[in-house]
Amino acid sequence: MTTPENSLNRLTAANLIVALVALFGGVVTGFFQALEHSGVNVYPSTPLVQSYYHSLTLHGVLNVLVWTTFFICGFVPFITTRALRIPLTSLGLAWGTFWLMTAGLVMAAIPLIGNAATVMFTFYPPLKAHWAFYVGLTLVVVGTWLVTLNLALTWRAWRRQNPGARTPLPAFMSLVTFAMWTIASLGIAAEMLLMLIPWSLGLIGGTDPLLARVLFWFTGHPIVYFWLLPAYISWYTLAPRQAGGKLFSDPLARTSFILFLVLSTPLGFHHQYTDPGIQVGWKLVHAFLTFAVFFPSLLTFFNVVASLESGARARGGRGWVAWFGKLPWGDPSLAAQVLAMLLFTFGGIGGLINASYNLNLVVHNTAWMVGHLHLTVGTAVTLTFMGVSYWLVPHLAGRALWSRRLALGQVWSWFIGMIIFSNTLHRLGLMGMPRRTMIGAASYVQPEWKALLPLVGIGGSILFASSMLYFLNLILTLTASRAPAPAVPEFAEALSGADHAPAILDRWRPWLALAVLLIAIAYGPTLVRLAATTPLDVPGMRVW
Ligand code: HAS
Ligand code: CU
Repeated sequence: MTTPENSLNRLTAANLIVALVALFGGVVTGFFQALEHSGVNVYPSTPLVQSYYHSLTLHGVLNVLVWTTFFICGFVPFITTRALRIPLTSLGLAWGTFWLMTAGLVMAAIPLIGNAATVMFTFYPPLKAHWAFYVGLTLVVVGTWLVTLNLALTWRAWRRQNPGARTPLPAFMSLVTFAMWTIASLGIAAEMLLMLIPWSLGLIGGTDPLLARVLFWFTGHPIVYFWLLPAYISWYTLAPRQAGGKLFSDPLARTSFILFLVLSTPLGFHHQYTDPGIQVGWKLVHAFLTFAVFFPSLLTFFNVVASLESGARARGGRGWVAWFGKLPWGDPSLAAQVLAMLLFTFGGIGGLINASYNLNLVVHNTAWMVGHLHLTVGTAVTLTFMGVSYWLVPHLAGRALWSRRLALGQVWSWFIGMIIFSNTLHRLGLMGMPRRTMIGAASYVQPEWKALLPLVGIGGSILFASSMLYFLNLILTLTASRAPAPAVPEFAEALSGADHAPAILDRWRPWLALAVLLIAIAYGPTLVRLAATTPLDVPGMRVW
């Protein structure tokens, strides 16, 4: 019999399948790139992947745009309905959304795989891709808005049945994530609809790289929190319980998410410090706002560590630091998340360096950035999602995880591989090695880079092996596992509960209004000036 619950399970599974297929393509191309940096050029013998830059575009798009987005669109509605204890308002809408996003993905994938959209995941003009690439990605974004709509309708239905009650924390966090993203994605939507799509179709003659970059980073910075916040949802609402403890503070957790809602978007210029044509005063404003959005992650650090500590102490942990060893390290789902947190601490420190204008001039466009993004989206997010899938996939499949030991090996090898890989790239960046460059073909490779480059290959190979263990375990779970799936982890209780949270934290309008106001201040003058004065006359290029 189809109940709403198993219909939602099928929807979650469908999203996860697309996500995992994308991740597979992403890790294979990533492996090729790591080999290239260490002197092994595989591209002459890979018929599907025609060049280093083709590979890099596939890697970026599949990992940061497709794997993340589809995983999130499966995981977050699952969490929301579990927390609210009601079904999604419209399963029809949800399936329509899934098929729209998948159709968009297929549309974008055809030119992408066919080497007609080798423009990196940032698709900066004047690089010009096939129009189907832009239209397809736009459909995926529109799909995410429909997820927002469905979550909002579901919450309204819950609110009608529960007037006056506090929104359960996991649902509150889910809604904030999608509300933030929906505002933030307006930049990329404008770039696509007003610039890239008409231009690639030949309806307008030229483009404007600076205006396009401003619109891109309007979305491109907050998109990193669209990836991160679902991982935070797991760290706050599931990991404390998985560790045998309680969430330290529910009100503090809500405060952190409200700060993300308000502060995530108005700071994209920290990706454009070196772009001419943006007044330096506005860059300074965006720098300060970047330091401000650092704060909710510090709140998260404090709250999550205190929560894990409560679990470890309940399990007999002692001392200031030694309790850490008493976490249930045998649980691959929790181990994945805690190791992801540890590396994210360094990703966060690197982020502060990136955000500091004068230090940014040293690291911008170098391999340092590649090190940074692999600690953040490549570990904090990806390793956490892997940890989540170690209970979510068994639940959806109705079969226990094939091997916990294999999963633990996978999690630790990701951690070790990433330490080698990311540390090396940070160091290479400080030595001036550029990112997004086929290093093996560069004429300016320095002797000190040569000494480190093999480590990129070694770290990358460990990461590749780790991801193969991950896929192997999931495939064997689906095909060979016979034991029934254990129960889904319950949400953590809070030491300091929702009723301690000020009521204003459960209201939407003031925070949404504040978010829009800050965006208008931070972006308004620059966007209006650029849009009013653009001649839109730069011709497109195909450099590959
Ligand atoms: Fe970033 C570039 C600044 C976070 C992703 N970033 C990128 C790019 C990507 C990316 C993909 O200001 C490259 C884009 C491109 O292609 O050009 N980033 C920041 C800052 C933060 C930050 C200030 N980034 C992220 C996250 C990402 C991500 C999250 C993905 C998910 N980033 C920048 C800047 C650039 C940039 C510039 C542009 C540079 C340039 O020149 O191009 C902050 O949000 C970071 C805050 C994080 C923390 C850490 C908190 C730690 C926690 C873990 C708790 C630990 C535990 C375990 C519990 C403050 C919550 C410990 C246990 C114990 C016992 C201690
Ligand atoms: Cu950013």
